[in-house]
Amino acid sequence: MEYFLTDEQQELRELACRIAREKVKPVRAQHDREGTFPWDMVEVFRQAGFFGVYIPEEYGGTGGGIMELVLVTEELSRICGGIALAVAATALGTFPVLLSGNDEQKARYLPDLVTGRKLAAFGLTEPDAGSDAGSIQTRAVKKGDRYILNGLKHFITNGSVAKIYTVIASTDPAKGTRGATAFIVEEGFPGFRYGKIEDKLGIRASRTSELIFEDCEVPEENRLGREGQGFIVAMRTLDRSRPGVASQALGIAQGAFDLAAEYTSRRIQFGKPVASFQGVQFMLADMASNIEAARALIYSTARMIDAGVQNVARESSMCKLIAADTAMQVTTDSVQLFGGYGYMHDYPIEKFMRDAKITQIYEGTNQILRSVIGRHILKETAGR
Ligand code: COS
Repeated sequence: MEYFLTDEQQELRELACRIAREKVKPVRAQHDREGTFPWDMVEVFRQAGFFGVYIPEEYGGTGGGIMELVLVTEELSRICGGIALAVAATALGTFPVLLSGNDEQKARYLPDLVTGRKLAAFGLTEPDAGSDAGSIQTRAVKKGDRYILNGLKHFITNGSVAKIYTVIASTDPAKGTRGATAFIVEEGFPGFRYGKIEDKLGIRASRTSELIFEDCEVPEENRLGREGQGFIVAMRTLDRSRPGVASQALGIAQGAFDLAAEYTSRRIQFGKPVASFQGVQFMLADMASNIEAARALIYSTARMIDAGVQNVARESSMCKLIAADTAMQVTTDSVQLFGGYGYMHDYPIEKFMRDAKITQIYEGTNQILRSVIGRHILKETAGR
């Protein structure tokens, strides 16, 4: 497909592709096996400028948008969906500052995020508030010129490796979603510490941990937006980050497909390459078609957001829904095409299947995304 990328976008894609092959590929198996955070690759990504591709030039970024973030995430995920998250999860944690931060907050926090000198993370999920993001229990109580935070966030991507956290807490539980407020919390704030580090099925090169707030003191100037706007901050953030997760899923699917197409072309059974059998060709054709459909949807949505369209909840939900389901299907079929070899850790293909699964779960399960899309359909139908 021809997506008419600009010269700069094409160069960025080629750079990400080259770095993924030359730098990420040699270390992905070890980080996956040992569950270690890829600081070595973070340094490479810093030098390549990947942390600033979606940040306006006035804050030191290269002035691109969601499209640039999508291109980088896709290419890195073709090689390792876990390592790619160092960039993508930092973007998730940075969006609230970009979207709702005041000038002083942007000037204070964005320069370090642009360069990747500091990583960021987004703290919304809690043990009893996953899909039901409105039921968060973490409390923030105003005391003088500070807020005192108490509560627990869990399953936080980049948790304990990030230095800057955008955290959603409730300042008025009686008001439900209208009582949530967003804050910027820095590593080292009194009363903030890390809890359990998760041992995961996939994306093992990405860190996932708990954030614990025990009378954590957050200065008032670190409140993002007004009190009560936190849920909207979170929803607007997810609207912009879901195409990024979708591109992670897309990259994982493409990476698995590349391996499966290559393997079935050279694997000889019954005297010929297994790709010459129609049953295998049909599988490859479905995989390639679904990948291209997901890519077209993601790029279109990214361009909509970059053009300034505000209400993108429906489209960004569609992106992640289609790309994540495609990634799961394509990676499972790829393992199947590798046969017994596909099941072994010696071959890279099983890792793609493990990495794909999370994309159907985080940043909104695919069931929640169907609900979001369904609600929009009902609203549109009622408005006709
Ligand atoms: N943009 C702007 N505003 C939005 C919005 C969006 N995308 N989605 C909802 N809102 C607003 C609504 O308009 C409503 O505003 P009012 O109070 O003024 O009416 C408010 O937010 C509450 O919305 P709603 O009633 O739809 O909230 P629900 O509690 O029903 O929850 C879902 C909505 C399910 C969509 C939300 O909880 C969600 O996205 N859950 C998944 C969370 C998730 O992705 N978790 C992963 C963790 S982050 S890695």
